[in-house]
Amino acid sequence: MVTMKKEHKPVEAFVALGSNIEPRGKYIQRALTLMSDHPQIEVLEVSSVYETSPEGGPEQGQYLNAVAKISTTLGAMDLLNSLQAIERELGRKRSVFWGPRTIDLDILLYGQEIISNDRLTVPHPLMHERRFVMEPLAQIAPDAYHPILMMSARTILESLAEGVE
Ligand code: PH2
Ligand code: MG
Ligand code: MG
Repeated sequence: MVTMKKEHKPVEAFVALGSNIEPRGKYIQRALTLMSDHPQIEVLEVSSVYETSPEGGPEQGQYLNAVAKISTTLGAMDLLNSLQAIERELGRKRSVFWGPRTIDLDILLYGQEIISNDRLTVPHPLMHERRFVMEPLAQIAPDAYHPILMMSARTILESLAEGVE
């Protein structure tokens, strides 16, 4: 079935990328390429790729994590659908909650919108607790604003640095 997607005016959004199944770096790069290839997604900036220890879930391998700044004319739910299609294309299987994955693409921020439904919560409900998200986000967009916490990425990262690990 071909579905026409509604064109919205461009919205700036941030997407977190994570992979802990080899070839991890290839999965991250391939996901970025597939996002760029989408006619309604423009990848504006990509952070460094960070190697991080797994947080939560079963015992599993080290992650590679990064954050991309995008501009999109997709609505938030269509962006979610498109990111999930990329996850499937890259062999993502949803079996173990928080388990190992070829690629995870999470919407962190979608403009300044606050979204909460059965499929999507934006801002991402755990982003502010996760150094593996906040460090790459603050690297490329220290002024990115969390519309619920009313704090910038830089300030959130600083508050994480003060906390006990
Ligand atoms: N993603 C999770 C759970 N734990 N840990 C790290 N280091 N990086 C992740 O991307 C990650 C995680 C669930 O999405
Ligand atoms: Mg995730
Ligand atoms: Mg996810």
